[in-house]
Amino acid sequence: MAIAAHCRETIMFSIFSKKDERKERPEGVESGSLLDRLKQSISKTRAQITTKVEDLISGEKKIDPELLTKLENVLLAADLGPRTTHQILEAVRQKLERHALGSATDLKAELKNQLLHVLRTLPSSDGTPSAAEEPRPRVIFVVGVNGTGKTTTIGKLAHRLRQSGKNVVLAAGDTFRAAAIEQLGVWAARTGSEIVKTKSGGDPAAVVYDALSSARARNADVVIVDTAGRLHTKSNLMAELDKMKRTAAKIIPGAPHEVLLVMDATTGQNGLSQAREFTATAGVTGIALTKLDGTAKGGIVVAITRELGVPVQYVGTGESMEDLVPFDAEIFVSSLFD
Ligand SMILES: Nc1nc2c(ncn2[C@@H]2O[C@H](COP(=O)(O)OP(=O)(O)O)[C@@H](O)[C@H]2O)c(=O)[nH]1
Ligand SMILES: [Mg+2]
Repeated sequence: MAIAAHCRETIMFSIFSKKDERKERPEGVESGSLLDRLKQSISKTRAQITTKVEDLISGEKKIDPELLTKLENVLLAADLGPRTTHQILEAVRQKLERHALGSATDLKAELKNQLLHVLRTLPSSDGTPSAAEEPRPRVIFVVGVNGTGKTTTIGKLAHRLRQSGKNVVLAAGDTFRAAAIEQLGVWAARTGSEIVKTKSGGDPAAVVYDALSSARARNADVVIVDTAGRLHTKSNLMAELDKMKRTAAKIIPGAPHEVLLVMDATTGQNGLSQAREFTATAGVTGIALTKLDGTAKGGIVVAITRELGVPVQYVGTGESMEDLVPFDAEIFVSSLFD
């Protein structure tokens, strides 16, 4: 079999031995700093929405319909998307007619309600299933366009899992560029994860085969599979992803258990149309939204939830290992306005 031949070429090394060297974070410290990191990362978006809404109504105690056009521009600029913006404006308009909105505080409260309403339509989850239902190993495919932050997000995710004592195998399924394999290798070493890889140009499905076989043999907890940055228009790349998924299912029934789509928040509505293609063809189960720290368009979180019907599970808040935060709708919205 072709796959078996590839198996022999595949280089594997384990650094499970580093397991005990990692630093344990004292309990309670993480969640506080997680909140701070989420708040910090959406500070530009907060400036875009809240500060501008306050500016709009500063001095005026009354909100009039002319203000709605300005409000519309503010919301669109934050990348909430046309549908959500329209819905919010409609709700505000109706409340104005009923004289139910008197002040800036009322308006902010209404915005908050509307955003939460959209975000709550999907379960917000960090993707961690309860112990009882957890498949072993749990297989996570990470997909998305080049440069969105797939490999970095895998590193951060591996770090989180290692922090909670999980054994992690990383599969270097982006065999297109040698640099991508090396980059994943650096993250494996940094996090104390095993890496399974092949030479550049090798068959990504063979890497999946080896990684899952190795993970099963070692009774590892999680396998995270990196994939080549594919454009949704490249059907051969989509076919390759399909083959990787089929290979995974042959070794671990039900795998991949998750397909995490990585999206770059700075690409805004443009990224959204790419993501739509992915969700249609790749069976995406969750979104990791990266580079939230670099944009005032954090409203894209709401647009993603609404347009794709897939939950945002994580947000990337910077380039370091710690900069991945499980998304929480309540915290997100209250950080935007409070
Ligand atoms: N500021 C910031 N940069 C990020 C984040 N996630 C990834 N990056 C950077 O984005 C660039 C591309 O990341 P990479 O993981 O190589 O993308 P890939 O091609 O999808 O695998 C790198 O320079 C990363 O450091 C994030 O959440 N915030
Ligand atoms: Mg990469």
